[in-house]
This record gives sequence, C-alpha cells and structure tokens, in this order.
Amino acid sequence: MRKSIIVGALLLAGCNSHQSALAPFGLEARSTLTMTTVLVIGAVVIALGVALVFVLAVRAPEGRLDHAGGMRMVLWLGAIVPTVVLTALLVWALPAMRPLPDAVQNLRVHVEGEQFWWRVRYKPQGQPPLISANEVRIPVGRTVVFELTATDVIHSFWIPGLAGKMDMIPGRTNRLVVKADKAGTYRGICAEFCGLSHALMAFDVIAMEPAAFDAWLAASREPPMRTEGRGAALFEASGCNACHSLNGGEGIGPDLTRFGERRTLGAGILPPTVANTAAFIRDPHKSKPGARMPAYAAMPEADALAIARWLKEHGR
Ligand code: HEC
Ligand SMILES: [Cu+2]
Repeated sequence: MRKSIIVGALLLAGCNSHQSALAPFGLEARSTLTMTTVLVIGAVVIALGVALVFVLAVRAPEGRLDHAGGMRMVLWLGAIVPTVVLTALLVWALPAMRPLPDAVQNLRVHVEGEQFWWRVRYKPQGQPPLISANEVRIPVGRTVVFELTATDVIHSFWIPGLAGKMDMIPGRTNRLVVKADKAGTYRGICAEFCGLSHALMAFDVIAMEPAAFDAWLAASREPPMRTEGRGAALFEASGCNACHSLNGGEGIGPDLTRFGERRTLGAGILPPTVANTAAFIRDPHKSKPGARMPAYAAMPEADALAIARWLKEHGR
C-alpha cells in the first residue's frame, strides 16, 4: 500500500503542464481531452452498470429469470443501447474530426526534422521568411499552419498541449493546422524513433500574445548586432561558420543568429549556460550521442568559453 502511494506520487509528479496532453493550450488538444474524459467516464459508468446487472442476476431468487426475459435483456443491452450510444457518440465527435479551416493562413511555419534537431522557417503572409532552429513561436488566437518535413529519416512532430502527432517524412510535406488559445511556454518532442539521440530531440513552443509576436518577428528581422572580438575570431578560425549561419541563413547545423535568446541548448536538452555551451562545443556527443557535429576535443577550454560567451551575446 505504502509502496503504491509512493509510486503514484512519483507518477503524478511526472505530469507537468509544460508538456502534457492533459493541460491543453490549443483547440485540437482541448477537444481531444474533452472526448477522452467523456469516453473514460462513459466506460466507467458502463462497467459499473454491468457489475450491477451481474450482482442482481446472481442474487435473483430461483425462477425469477425466464428465457424470454433473458432474450429481452440481450436485445436491449446487447443491441439497442450500444447502437444508440455509439451513434450519439459518432454524431457528437464528427465536428471535432474536421480539420481547422486554414483558409486564413496568417502564418505558415515550416519545420524540418533533422538528426537530431529542428530547422524552423517562419513564413508570414507577404513577408520574407525568417530562419531559426529548435524553438517555435506562435501567436495566440491566430491560425498557424505547420508545414512538416524531414531531411534524413522519419521524425514525428508532437506538441502534446497543442495538437496530435504528425509525421515528418523526407520528400513530403504534411500540414498541421493549429490555433493556440493560451499564452505560455510549452514543450514539443520527436515522437518517432529516429536514431541514437531520438529521445534528446525536443523544442520550446512559445505561444505569445499577437502584438508581442508581431514585435518579436519585426525585431528578429533587424540585422544581428555583430560583436567582434576573440569569440568571433575563434568561431571563424575553427570553421564553425561552415555549418552555422549567424545572419539568418541556411546551414548544415542550426542557425545561431539568435542563440542568445533561446531557452535551451542542443534541441531542448540543456540550459543554455556559457559552461554548458562550451562543453557542448568541445564534446557534443557526450550529451548527444550521434549528433552530426564534430567534437572539438583539442580546443582549449578557454577558447570554447570565449566562443560560448560571444554566441550568447551575439544577436541581441
Ligand atoms: C559539420 C558541421 C558542424 C560544424 C563544423 C560545427 N557544428 Fe555546431 N552543430 C552542428 C549540428 C548538426 C548541430 C546540431 C546537433 C544536435 O542538436 O543534434 C550543432 C549544434 C551546435 C550548437 C547547439 C545549437 C542549438 O540550437 O542549441 C552550438 C552552440 C554549436 N553547434 C556551436 C558550434 C561551434 C562553436 C562550432 C565551431 C567550433 C561548431 N558548432 C561547428 C554542426 C556543426
Ligand atoms: Cu526525431
């Protein structure tokens, strides 16, 4: 008993509203939760009803139940009631199955799954795209169309609090239409085994009030403030810019233009402190086995720290 209480408490502690289908912040996840609740309550009511019928039948005095009565019960409980209940459930659930209308495409966000990180391209209507990585910002109350694809293997894009999973398949673009209804910082993950660091592939989802989102988008378009110095020189001399863009461009690795603004390092796995970033640069495979970034084991720690410090203040 004591043990099960402890286990139960630990399980509950694992439920955090940051990444949970039980704490929805979008329309689709909300209707899924309502439906789940109704189905669970319905199942409990039916199970209790069956148990009650069973007890009554066992306790009924001899001769009280005849064959015709049994057949009537089978007809009602076995055919009529299930047909009515299932039909009612279907009629009730049909509207929720209709995808959100995406005619008003305020914002398209193209997300590409990579081993083991997320390439993000914002495509607001009538504006040039904005490139980012490992973080998705969306405006509350506006329809957002995620365009999902992959470079290497199949990944699955899942923001539990917002909507269901959607596969990311190389050579194909899947669309997921969502609408957030509560501002906050949430978490998304990869839900399809994609290699060694599959479990280390997450991202922040930041749902912002529309005005704040527009301001962020406009600010992100300003050319990044370039700071020179030891970090900048080392970044270039070490060949980091062969894979990482610092001005909103494409590269083999995640765009680092606004790395200082991000809330995680390495696709949702570590706090982006200077020490963690320096350690990641020298040995990315320690925290992320199989990551497609070469280790810089020979780089002196002081140099890695200088780059990390510079990356964090580069941008703004
Ligand atoms: C061959 C390409 C390549 C080179 C060269 C390279 N990186 Fe990377 N880097 C990557 C890839 C790929 C990732 C994504 C790893 C992951 O999360 O799976 C990455 C991730 C990172 C991250 C974490 C980014 C994030 O969004 O959290 C930082 C910081 C970083 N690299 C810094 C550097 C620095 C500094 C150098 C030079 C010393 C460097 N990289 C050289 C490919 C490269
Ligand atoms: Cu993945």
